[in-house]
Amino acid sequence: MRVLSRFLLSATDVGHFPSPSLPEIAFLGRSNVGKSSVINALVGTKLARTSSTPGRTRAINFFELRMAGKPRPELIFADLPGYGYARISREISAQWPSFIDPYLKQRPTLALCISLVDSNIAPQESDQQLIDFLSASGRPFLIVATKSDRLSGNQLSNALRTFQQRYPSARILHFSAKTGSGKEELWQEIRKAAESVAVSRS
Ligand SMILES: Nc1nc2c(ncn2[C@@H]2O[C@H](COP(=O)(O)OP(=O)(O)O)[C@@H](O)[C@H]2O)c(=O)[nH]1
Ligand SMILES: [Mg+2]
Repeated sequence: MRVLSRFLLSATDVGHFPSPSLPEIAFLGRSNVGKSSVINALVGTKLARTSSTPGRTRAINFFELRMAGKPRPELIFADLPGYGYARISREISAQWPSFIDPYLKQRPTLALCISLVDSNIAPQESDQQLIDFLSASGRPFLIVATKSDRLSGNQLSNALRTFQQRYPSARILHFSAKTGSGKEELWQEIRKAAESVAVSRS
């Protein structure tokens, strides 16, 4: 399936958010976790900027997606600012620009939050805080373990088991932007979540 995508806008304030219409998928993760790479791999173009200098994006970037052959856009991807640069770990929301909290708690069209964790590193306090925040907010979310190509099959199984033990109630997928592994599974989850929002609003 070919996806046509278009950058909509960059929001640094609640007033900048696009008017809620299409189901939205939010991508969250520590800086450098591979968030832009996941988004680019899903849409098949360099939509989100990948960068080796972490911490540049302090806005929510909205992208509109249309499936090839369909007349209208169906989905919005929201690329949220990376977190986790504070040396001393604090409440996750204390590090966030003030518009993130209302986005995650109140956005009516938010269908799914995708929490990205690096499969190559042990579970991080800041990820735990985000996942606790999402659980408490009652938003549907799932965890995607990124950069799986850097691990052997055994190492990846171990890493996924460790994440599952740390986040027992979460659904956890793995993903490699390099090989495309995990892409179909993630698209399935995104479509399922988007349909449930589209149905509940119709
Ligand atoms: N091997 C490998 N490297 C990756 C993958 N995804 C991202 N990276 C690398 O990780 C770094 C950060 O990626 P980026 O997408 O910019 O992360 P972001 O800061 O979370 O948006 C870059 O150097 C990427 O090339 C992956 O699936 N496999
Ligand atoms: Mg990025």
